[in-house]
Amino acid sequence: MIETELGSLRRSHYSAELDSSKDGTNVTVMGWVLTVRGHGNISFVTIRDKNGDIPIVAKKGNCPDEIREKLSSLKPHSSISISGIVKASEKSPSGFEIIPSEIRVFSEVKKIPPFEPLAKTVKNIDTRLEVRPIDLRRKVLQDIFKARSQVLTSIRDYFNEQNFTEINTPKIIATATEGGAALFPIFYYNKEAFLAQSPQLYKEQLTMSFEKVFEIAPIFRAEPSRTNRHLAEAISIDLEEAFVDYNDVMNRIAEIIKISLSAVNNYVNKNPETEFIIPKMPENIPQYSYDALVEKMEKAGVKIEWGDDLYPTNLKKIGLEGFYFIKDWPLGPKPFYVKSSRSNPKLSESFDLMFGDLELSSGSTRIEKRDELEERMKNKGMKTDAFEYHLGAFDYGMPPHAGCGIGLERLIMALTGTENIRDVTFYPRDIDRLTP
Ligand code: AMO
Repeated sequence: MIETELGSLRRSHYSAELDSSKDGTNVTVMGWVLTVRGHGNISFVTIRDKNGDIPIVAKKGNCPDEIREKLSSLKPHSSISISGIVKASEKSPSGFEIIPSEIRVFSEVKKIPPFEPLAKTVKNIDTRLEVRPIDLRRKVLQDIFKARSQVLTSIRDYFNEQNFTEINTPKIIATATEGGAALFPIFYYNKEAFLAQSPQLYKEQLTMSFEKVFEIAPIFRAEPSRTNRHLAEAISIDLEEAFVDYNDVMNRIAEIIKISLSAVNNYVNKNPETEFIIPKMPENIPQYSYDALVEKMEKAGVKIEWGDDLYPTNLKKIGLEGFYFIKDWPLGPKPFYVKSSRSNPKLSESFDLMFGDLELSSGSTRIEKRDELEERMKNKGMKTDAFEYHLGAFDYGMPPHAGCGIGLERLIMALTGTENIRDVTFYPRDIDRLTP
C-alpha cells in the first residue's frame, strides 16, 4: 500500500541542502514530480522543490518493486515525498541521487497540462493563465516572482532605514482622485462606492501625523484598453513625505531604482542561469522638462501642441531610452491636488519617471492650502462638498508635502526585461479576465 497522507512525516532536507557529501544519509524530501523516465527495471524521477531538483533512482533489487512501479507510473506535477538514502553519483549532474525506501503520493495528477513543465516559452498567454498555478512552476516565472519578492524586501528595508511608517488606507472609497482613470463602482450597503484608484488623499492626510509614509497595495483602474502595460488591478508603491517638494521625491525614486536594481542583480548572481535583460543604472537619472521634449518632438516632425500628452510613439521618435524623468508638466490635465509651479502658473511641480516609453511612476508637490485646493477643484468642475471629508483636514495645519506612486509591475518589467505586464502579475486582472 502506498501511503497518501502527510501525517507526521516532515521534510528533512531541501534540494539545496543535498550534495555528494551527504552520501549514506537517510533523508526525506518533498516536492512535485518534474520528469519521469523508466527502462523496465529502473526508474529515474526528478522531484522539484522550492530550491531546485532532486534525482531519485529506483533500481530493481535495491528498492521495493512497489515503489519502483509507483514512481514509473507518476505523471509530472504530482505531489510526493520520498524517504531514502543519499548516494554520491558521478553520473548525476547534481553529484548525488536518492535510493528510495518509502514513497508517499499526496496528490496524483489526473490531467496532462497543456504545456511541459520545462517549457521556456508558451506562445498563448491565455493557455498559461487558465492554469496559472501550474504555469508559475516554470523556471522563467519562478525567477521573475522570486526577484520581485526580493525587490519588495529591499524597498521595504529602504523605507524603514529612512524612517518611513508603513500605512494601509481604505480600498473602498467615496470619491475619485485620479481624474483621467476610470473607477470601478461597487455597492456599499445602500450607497454607491468605488474601488480606490490610488491611496492619494489618505496618504496626504497621514503626513499630518506621521510625516513620512509608504504603502504597497493594490490600486484599481477600470482600464478599457487591452495593452501589455495596463491592468485593472495593479500594485502601487506609494510614498508621501512632509516638508519636501517634488525634487526631493525624484531623489528618493533614484535611490529606490538603485536598490531595486541591486536586488535583481543579487538574485541573478545567485542564480546565474536566470535570463533577465537587466538595464544599466545611469550615474544620475536624466531630467527633461515637458517644454524641452515638446520642442524636440516638433523638431522631429511630430504634430504636437503645447498641453498635449507625450505619447509613447512620440517618445520613441525622439529616441529616449533607459530611465529618465519628464518634469514640469502643464498644470491643466494634472489631478486637482498637484501644486502649480510658483514661477509659471501654467506649469505644475510634477514629474513622471519613464523607462523608454513606459511610465513607471508619477509624482508631484501637493497643494497644502485649502483655498488653493478648493479653487483648483472648482476650476476642474468638481463638487467640493463631496470632498469635505478631505478638505476639512486642511483646516488643521496641513504641512507642505510631496510624493509619488510607482507601479510595481511596470518596475519589474523594466528590471527584468519582461514585455507583458501579465507575466509579472500572479493573477492578472484585465478587461477580459476575472479568473482564475
Ligand atoms: P498614476 O495614475 O500615474 O498616479 O499612477 C502611478 C503609477 O501606477 C502605475 N499604474 C498602472 N500600472 C498598471 N496598470 C494600470 N492600469 C496602471 N495605472 C497606473 C504606473 C503609474 O506611473 N496618485 C498618483 C501618484 C502620486 O502622485 O503619488 C497616481 O495614481 O506605473
